[in-house]
Amino acid sequence: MTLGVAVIGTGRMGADHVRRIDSVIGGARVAAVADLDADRANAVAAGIEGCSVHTDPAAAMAAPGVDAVLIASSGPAHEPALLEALAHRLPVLCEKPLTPDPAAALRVLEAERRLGRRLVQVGFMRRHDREYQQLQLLLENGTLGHPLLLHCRHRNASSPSFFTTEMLIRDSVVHEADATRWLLGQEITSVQVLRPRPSSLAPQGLGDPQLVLFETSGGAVVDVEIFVNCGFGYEVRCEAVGERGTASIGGADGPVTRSAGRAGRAIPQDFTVRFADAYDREVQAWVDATRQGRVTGASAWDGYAAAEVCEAGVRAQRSGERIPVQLADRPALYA
Ligand code: ISE
Repeated sequence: MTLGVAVIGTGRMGADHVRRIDSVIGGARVAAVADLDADRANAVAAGIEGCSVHTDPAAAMAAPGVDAVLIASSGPAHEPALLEALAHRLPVLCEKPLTPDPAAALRVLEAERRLGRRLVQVGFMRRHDREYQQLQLLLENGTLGHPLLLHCRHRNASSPSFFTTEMLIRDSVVHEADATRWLLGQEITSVQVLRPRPSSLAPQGLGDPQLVLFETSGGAVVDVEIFVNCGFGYEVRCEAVGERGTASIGGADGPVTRSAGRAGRAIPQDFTVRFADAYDREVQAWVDATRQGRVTGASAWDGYAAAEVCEAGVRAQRSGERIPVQLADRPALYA
């Protein structure tokens, strides 16, 4: 059967996923879309046969032909959409963050636990990026020896007008929180944030850039430069340092052009370009697993754990202190 997907949220990411399901991947179709902005939803659904358009996420999930849900609305809108999808027992791919705060994430975990089976996958796309997967393997198979350090750089050309200092952690560094747990197979135990003088080119009042430090349960230390107004493009890099060697990913890719006395490579301007392949692989894997009644990828527990790390990160931002991360007991469903 072809999986009928309701896409909730038709902003930049939602529209990109609608395009992906409609014309890039196989095995699924966009059966419904929902967005508070009806014009935007109509524009995204235009030309997609049999796709109904809604302003209410619940109506989209209840529409004919819907078998699964992809949530791509803003973070604060995720919890009600997730609870609605779970109430309908619909499999969900939820864009990161699962929820911006851990209390909401725990409510989602509880709803899933009550159903007694996993239905939620969180869209941490780094887990589907080929280079990240190669790095994870090098760490897992011992090629690099015992991991000691990760050096991460996460740069955006510019931040949207609604971006806040807190969002540097909850919306951006949440990726490195998940990538650290997944790459090292360890929990993050504390967070510290160092704040250099803000860039004068960042919007007024935004504390950008910042240096975020994680300590992990296995004794590794991770530094993350988050800089969401670097100006020149979108850049995500990671270097792992182990006892036996190092490996780095996210360097320049693509053809070198020599022209007008200069040589260089183009830098992607945003995540939809830098991680296009990872998103394709992520959504295809979700569709394939869902059609077989399986759930793979990052779980709601992983989304919750990342939210706890971010909560500590925001407290660390405000206090300048090293804040411990405390996780709830892990329900057996996520063992
Ligand atoms: C955005 O929401 C993303 O998820 C991007 O991957 C990240 O680079 C950006 O900072 C976030 O705002």
